[in-house]
Amino acid sequence: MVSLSTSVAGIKLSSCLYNGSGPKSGHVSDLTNVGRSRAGAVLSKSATLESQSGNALPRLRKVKLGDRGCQGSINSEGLPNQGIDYYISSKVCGDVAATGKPYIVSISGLKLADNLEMLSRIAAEHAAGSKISAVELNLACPNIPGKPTIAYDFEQMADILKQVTAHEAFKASGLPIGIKLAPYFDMPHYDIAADLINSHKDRIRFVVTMNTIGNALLVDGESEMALIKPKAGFGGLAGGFAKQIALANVRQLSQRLDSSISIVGVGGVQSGMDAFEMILCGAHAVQVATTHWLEGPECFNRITEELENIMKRKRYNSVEDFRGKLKEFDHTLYKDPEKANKPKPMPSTNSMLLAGILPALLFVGIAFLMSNKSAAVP
Ligand code: RRO
Repeated sequence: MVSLSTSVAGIKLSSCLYNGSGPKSGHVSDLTNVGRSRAGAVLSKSATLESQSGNALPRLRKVKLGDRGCQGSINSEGLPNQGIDYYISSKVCGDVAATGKPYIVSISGLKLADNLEMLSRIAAEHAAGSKISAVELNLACPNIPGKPTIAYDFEQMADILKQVTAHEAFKASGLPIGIKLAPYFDMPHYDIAADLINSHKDRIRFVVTMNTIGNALLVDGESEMALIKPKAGFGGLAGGFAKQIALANVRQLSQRLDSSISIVGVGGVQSGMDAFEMILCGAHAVQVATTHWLEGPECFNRITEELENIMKRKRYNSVEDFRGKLKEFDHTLYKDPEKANKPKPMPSTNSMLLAGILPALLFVGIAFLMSNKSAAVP
């Protein structure tokens, strides 16, 4: 029997697949729809202290590559959300809990004090009985006009981690906390981020990598304009464009983070094979964001089935059977699918003639010589 079950920060998930914080995670109906699908957990849209309506429209678009259809998305949503009190209310927590799935609340305060206040409220609601399983602290939203991405400012990140992990009431709640990082591209950045996180390994129990690739630009050449309105068109690129960068971030961090810290991969997962690759690179669980936006919660059923079929074909029973076991390239083991599927070229007439006639001529020649030789024997 194939099982997709996993555990993130000690929380048992029936499946390693769940939604990313983003479109279709802002309202209780979105959250319960995810919970009723085959997703293994439910994650809220990043909350701020107060509700906010977000940036000007249009702020979320599909991104096509030439005429090959939709390959991903770009957004500058600007944190539209209902405010933390909504996401931790007994109504929302109760409705999500009724689906039987763990509920993770994402927070993204506009300033450190907001994050600390949100942690206090989460701890209080948890103590009052609201079913919250964990907190994902988003340090990587690229879309707040005038604000840098925290995960790229290591001094600020160090300060936030110090204060968040020292939060007494939240600590007492026993709820695990994880952080969502920005994509990194340079080895020293992975080293610094991982060192920082490892220095709080007693409190930071999971890492989500990665947020969107910040400040990309979608241009329509015909109308000669940027296609999203906020921030002069600059927004976070996600979906298919992000996958290889996300795989690299999962891999690099899994090689640096303390083994007690769970890793959740997110970026460009559209299929069971994409999820399989994330796990192979070291992810304990995999979030799906752009595909969830495009397909709805049905995508969790499809991707789950695809992943199960891959595991059956490869004779893996559990996620742990292949998690983190990415191999280095070895040309003796690699089967190039392009070559495998290519029909073998038909031999040309010349080569057929050569292949047939040459050996025949050779045979006749040898036979002739042999017969002459035997005729010469007296
Ligand atoms: O709401 C957003 O604009 C947003 C957020 Br909070 C985030 O973390 N990442 C992103 O691409 N968009």
